Amino acid sequence: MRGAFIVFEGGDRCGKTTQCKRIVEYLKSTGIACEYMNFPDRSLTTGKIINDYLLKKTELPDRAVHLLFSANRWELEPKIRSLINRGTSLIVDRYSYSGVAFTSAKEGMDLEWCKLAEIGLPRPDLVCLFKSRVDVVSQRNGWGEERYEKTDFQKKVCENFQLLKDPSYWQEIDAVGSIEEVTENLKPLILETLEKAKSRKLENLW
Ligand code: FDM
Repeated sequence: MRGAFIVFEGGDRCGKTTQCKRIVEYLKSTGIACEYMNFPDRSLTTGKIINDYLLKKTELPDRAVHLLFSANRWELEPKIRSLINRGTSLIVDRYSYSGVAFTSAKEGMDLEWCKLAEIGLPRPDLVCLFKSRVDVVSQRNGWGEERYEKTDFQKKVCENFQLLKDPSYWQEIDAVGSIEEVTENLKPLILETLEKAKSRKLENLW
């Protein structure tokens, strides 16, 4: 029986990384095989270039950097499929939806063009979209250090997530409660998805 492929998405500093890790810990504690994965994976070949770009150490054309983010996912595509097929569930911090929502928030970038490089990647069984208020998250420590941490840009990113939302496998998560409350609300949804995934084929994007 295959594992589930679950993605957490949202704007910067909305708490999704904390929740991803807490869910992985919780699942492991109940004996469920699962792994945490995050995009961009800055340890990969493409990830190092992406890291320098995000830290504003290098400049790259928007389309080139978009394709690097996508290539970063393709680098891990065989691993994702093999883990899922062997029964390990993946809890993934950002995926193709961030790729499209962030690039298409840039001036002159078309959402449909942004989707093209993602065609054929495995489609998650569930996307948890973390709702958060940009005016609240922008108060958090370290805000502004990375390239995209700007209020207006993040608002545009949130609008783009709404355009990508597919109610058949997306759920919006209210991320403003305490860390513990958010985790408790997530648990039943995650367990239900793990159960359903067992009898469903892994689909592809889009
Ligand atoms: N980001 C992330 C993109 O622009 N495209 C992508 O494909 C992905 C996965 O990179 F601002 C952006 C989103 C965020 C930044 O992400 C780094 P983390 O989660 O803060 O490391």
